[in-house]
Amino acid sequence: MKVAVVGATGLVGTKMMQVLAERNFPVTELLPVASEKSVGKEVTFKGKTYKVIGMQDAIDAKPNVAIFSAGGNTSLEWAPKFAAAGITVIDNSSAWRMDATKKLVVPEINAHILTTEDKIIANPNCSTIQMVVALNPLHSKYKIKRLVISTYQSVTGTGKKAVDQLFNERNKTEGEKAYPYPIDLNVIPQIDVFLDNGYTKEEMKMVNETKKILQDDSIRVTATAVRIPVMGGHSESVNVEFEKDFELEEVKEILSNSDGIILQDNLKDLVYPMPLWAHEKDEVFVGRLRRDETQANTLNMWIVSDNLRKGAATNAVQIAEYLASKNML
Ligand code: 2RA
Repeated sequence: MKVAVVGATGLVGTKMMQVLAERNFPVTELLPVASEKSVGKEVTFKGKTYKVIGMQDAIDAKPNVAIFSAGGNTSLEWAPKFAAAGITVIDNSSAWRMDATKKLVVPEINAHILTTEDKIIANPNCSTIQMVVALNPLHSKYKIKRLVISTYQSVTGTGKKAVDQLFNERNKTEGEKAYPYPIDLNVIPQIDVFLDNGYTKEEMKMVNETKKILQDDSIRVTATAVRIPVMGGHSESVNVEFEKDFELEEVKEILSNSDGIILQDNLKDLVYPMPLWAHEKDEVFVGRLRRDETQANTLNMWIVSDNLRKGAATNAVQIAEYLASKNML
């Protein structure tokens, strides 16, 4: 399978290639692709060095699939050109996620909705992916009415510049800033830009994408997204009100038996999900499960996952694996 990775020099692009190699995706030819300024740079894949090529050269090489992580504007301009050439695009930007003609896919939940007609497939936002993986099996059983979410998001979600800012601050060296404030020894209650309603784009992604993936517009969702000086993954405190009542033991059993989820909930031994443990793992880790004692049918959850893996690269590669398994590439 010829695979193009668009945005191959970025944090997510690099992770895409790592995940493709680790999961043994049947890559016969890798095409690392990036903007003009990165053309000619070298990347490594399975121990071999590859030169980065430009967009049009990638289209001309006719890959079976192109996994994009190069920002919304690049996707808006180039994904349709790849698609018009018959190349399936799996896009990690926000460009197509809420487009009613595009599918927003988390394989554990809704890969089955994909058909050969889907030439541009949207990968959801990292903070949404890990949450819906944990929520979907419970939604099927108890039906979610309302979600109140607070996130604690890794600097890796912003990209290389933010990781550099954190370590420059820690090492007291000068450098470019990704955030308007210091991130080391700080917490920034702003992810992405503010919208007219006072929420950030990141918060509204969680609201809108959750409803689309779970195919349920009646779910009420409210979120506060926060950046913290952490590397290994995003964490989320989620308060979930269900229509039906639940038994905590049954919730644990459902989560333990669901694809892509690892239950880490053993208070006696101080076991609960943390970015330190989720780092470089593909699963979503769930713990601190407890009843909200102030309201009926309501559960508190703590959800952690490696945002560059399940939140981005792994989810995209799993979509490609699904398509390959159905001979749809
Ligand atoms: C973040 N949601 O963590 C972004 C990455 N897609 O900022």
